[in-house]
Amino acid sequence: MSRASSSLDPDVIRSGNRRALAKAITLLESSRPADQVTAQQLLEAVLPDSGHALRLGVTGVPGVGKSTFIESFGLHLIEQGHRVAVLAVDPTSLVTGGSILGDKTRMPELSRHPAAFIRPSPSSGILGGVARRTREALLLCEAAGHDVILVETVGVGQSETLVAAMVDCFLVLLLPNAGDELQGIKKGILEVADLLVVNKADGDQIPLAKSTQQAYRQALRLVRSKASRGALPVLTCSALERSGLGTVWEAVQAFEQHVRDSGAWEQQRKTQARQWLRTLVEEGLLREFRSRPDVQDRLQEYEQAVEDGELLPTQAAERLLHS
Ligand SMILES: Nc1nc2c(ncn2[C@@H]2O[C@H](COP(=O)(O)OP(=O)(O)O)[C@@H](O)[C@H]2O)c(=O)[nH]1
Ligand SMILES: [Mg+2]
Repeated sequence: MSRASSSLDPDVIRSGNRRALAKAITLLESSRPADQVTAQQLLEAVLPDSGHALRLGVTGVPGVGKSTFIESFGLHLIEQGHRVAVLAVDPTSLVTGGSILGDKTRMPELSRHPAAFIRPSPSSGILGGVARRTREALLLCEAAGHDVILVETVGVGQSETLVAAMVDCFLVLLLPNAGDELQGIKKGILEVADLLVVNKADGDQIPLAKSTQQAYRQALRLVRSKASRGALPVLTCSALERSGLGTVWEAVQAFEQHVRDSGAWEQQRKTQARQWLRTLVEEGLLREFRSRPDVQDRLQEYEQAVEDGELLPTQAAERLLHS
């Protein structure tokens, strides 16, 4: 029996017990098949209790202040009576073995607060696997009564796309940055962003933050926002001094209202669920394919043949797939 299975009563999760929630997520992240079975049973049991939270993605380049923002914003939300959960998707932690661990120390007040639950990024597996486990952890957090889920992602790699596929609203933090206004914002990000926030609008950076905000607003007039979602708001805040956070929350709520009224909210959740299913099927097929003994034997040989021009990639693929 695994250590964690003692508190895997779905009712204990539903009661909001944070230790039980943490243990359940540990089971989800376990690579032991027995743990996986227990975790999936638990997920199934609490699935009807999930889905009621606002799922908010937070991204931005390293150093922009995501962790600081989540600490301040999370506390702001708790003051408004919410229960907050923080999850992270960090592909770099796969390499470094958990760089985001430092985040709990970046969120000292929030991590101690009884109304908050913070979970660092899983630091093993592949990015797709990390995203899957984060998505499942998100459902568990919802079942445990957390009604705002913040998902932090580092602004590198494909993590944004993966996180965009699991949140309702995606917030992109930006640095005050004159001159080269749109630098640092990848085109792909604008496609998934629902809200832009220039952070570090404090001290002598306030004028720069304001002009950055104007520059983005100006530039974004030319960028078509997602049709159902109206204009892409650009705000400023200081995560450090905890200013502007009320405005950010109001914008998130206005966004939610707008998207709900248009019917796109439920539609997006449905699309995400369908995409998730497809991703799981694709991952499963790939895993199965790679574990086939004949594939393991011949893949290298075929790759060599393709490199040497002896075989067309199409032919090699055909043979591997249909042998
Ligand atoms: N002046 C100022 N510094 C900030 C603000 N938010 C974060 N920082 C600082 O920026 C650095 C990076 O913050 P962190 O939250 O770790 O960024 P992350 O890498 O995006 O998670 C830290 O030294 C923070 O203290 C802010 O609103 N104003
Ligand atoms: Mg961080």
